[in-house]
Amino acid sequence: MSDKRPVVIDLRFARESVVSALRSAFPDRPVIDMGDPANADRDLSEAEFAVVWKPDPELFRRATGLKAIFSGGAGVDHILSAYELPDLPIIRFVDRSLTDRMSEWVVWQCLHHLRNGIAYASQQRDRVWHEIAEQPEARDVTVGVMGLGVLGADAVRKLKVMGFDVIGWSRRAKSIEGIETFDAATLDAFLGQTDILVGLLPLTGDTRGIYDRALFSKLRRTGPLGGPIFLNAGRGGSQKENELTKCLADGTLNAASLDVFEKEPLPADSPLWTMPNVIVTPHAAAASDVRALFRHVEAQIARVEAGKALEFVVDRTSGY
Ligand code: NDP
Ligand code: OXD
Repeated sequence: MSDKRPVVIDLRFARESVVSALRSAFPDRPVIDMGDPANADRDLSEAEFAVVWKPDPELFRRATGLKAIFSGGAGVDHILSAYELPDLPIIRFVDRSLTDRMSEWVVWQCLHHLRNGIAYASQQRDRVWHEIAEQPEARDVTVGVMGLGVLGADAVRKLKVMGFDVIGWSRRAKSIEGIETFDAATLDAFLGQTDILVGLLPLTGDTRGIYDRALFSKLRRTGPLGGPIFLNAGRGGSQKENELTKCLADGTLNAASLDVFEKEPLPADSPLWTMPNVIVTPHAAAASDVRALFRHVEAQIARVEAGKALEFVVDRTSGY
């Protein structure tokens, strides 16, 4: 019998992935899985750690003995904006698998737009054999990445390997080899050089609604892709969807690839579903691998037990 206090799990993920990962996770401590209806009324006051994704708001009132809260994903807006949270460390999920997946999505979408993917898919549906003569190379196209954190920093490197000209923007100045970087004060200069804009920002008070008509209007219009393209895999709350839709209709934006939306699932009546210049993926750019998540939580708990500081702790003031 373990003398360790329990970890409580409340993850609104595909149930089977949680059940399966729990079979081998946390071997040395009790687990209270809130996805199991048998635990609905369990006393949670003994729980020491919580691992959550969009949890039941009651959890934080019931689990009064927590030492730290682990987010089931890289983003923490799902708890920071929606709950009255106890004053405890909140730890983001940072993991190679999640980072690789996000960079795959970003590179995939940039290449898709570079190589006329939308036009060729449409031609195939109509059985049209026609080579589009104007085919720029990656080096002719500047990809501007907003957010140079764990995900953005990896994406810019991989885009660079593919040959794109890559620039990046973040709140504080950054130095990344081979990449021109911009900070909060130089946003307009960054936008004016950007052909494909990639959103990898967290959702905070400062980034809510940042992708609006005014911002899209500042992107470079003279690039080789016939107009600016917008990719967003950060958070939907950062895009003003009404303005985004109008910009896609009137040519302010040439095309978009969107993984995140103001409201998820994207409502069936959203025009974005059927716009010919829009690619929709269902918040699937970089899903958390639950086994990797539990390994990350175990590693952080081991640090606490060894008297070391937790890593990837959220700054509650800046909101990420
Ligand atoms: P990080 O916290 O590592 O990085 C955030 C980056 O955004 C930093 O570079 C930060 O700047 C920058 N930033 C934050 N606020 C501002 C601001 N106001 N102005 C300019 N730059 C700002 O986060 P990650 O890279 O790990 O993740 C980014 C986001 O991606 C997550 O918060 C989540 O919302 C989203 N995500 C989406 C997934 C999906 O499947 N679609 C999967 C995983 C994550 P600075 O460096 O100066 O601090
Ligand atoms: C995350 C996400 O934040 O999947 O990890 O959106």
